[in-house]
Amino acid sequence: MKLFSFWRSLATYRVRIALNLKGIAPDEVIQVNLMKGEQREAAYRAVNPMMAIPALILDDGGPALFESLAIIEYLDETHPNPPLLPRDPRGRARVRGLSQIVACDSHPLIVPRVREYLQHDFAFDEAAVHKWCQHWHVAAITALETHLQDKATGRYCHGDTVTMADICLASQAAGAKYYAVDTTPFANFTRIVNALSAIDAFARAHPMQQPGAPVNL
Ligand SMILES: N[C@@H](CCC(=O)N[C@@H](CS)C(=O)NCC(=O)O)C(=O)O
Repeated sequence: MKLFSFWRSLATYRVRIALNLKGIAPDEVIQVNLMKGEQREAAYRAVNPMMAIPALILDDGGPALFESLAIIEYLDETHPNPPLLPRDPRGRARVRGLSQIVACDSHPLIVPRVREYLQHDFAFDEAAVHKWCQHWHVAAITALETHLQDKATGRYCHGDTVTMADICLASQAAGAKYYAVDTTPFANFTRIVNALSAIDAFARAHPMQQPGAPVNL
């Protein structure tokens, strides 16, 4: 198994957490330096035409799996313990919905290709890009916090066991740190993120623990 990764990538952080929770260690972790634009090089484009990480090549060597949520659900289906989705359809819909707020509504607005497009084609300076990213983080965390007030929330996003929604929540929190978003007003969000950070599978997968990460942001 080969994982295409980079310390700063929030989508790859999600997959790293899932791999750790399932007790799977990839044979190889291939670094794709997003800050140098390596995701756009021909060799990587052949792996993932979207020019984004993560991508996961399985032992059969077939085409890479792509998109973090699809990869996490694949891992959950092939390694059912511990389960990352609840058994009941309604619970699964809630966990997928929370996950998609992060991975589909919020995260795509702050990725390098969007930030670079704003800078190069719309003359955003660094401060404007920073403000843009903060805005979309706060919008998502506000929505998440409201959902987390539901009685379905427990120690974690959905009940008392870790689900895919928690994986996504952790990635949202790591991204919020990149842009100095104050998450303290969001009590449920902060409480759950703190609980998750104490879990080894989350701590080991954290961006700041990966090769190439700076000591401080
Ligand atoms: N929806 C995708 C997002 C993938 C994505 O955009 N990854 C970022 C890093 S977190 C990336 O590689 N971006 C490259 C770019 O924007 O140029 C997923 O969840 O896997």
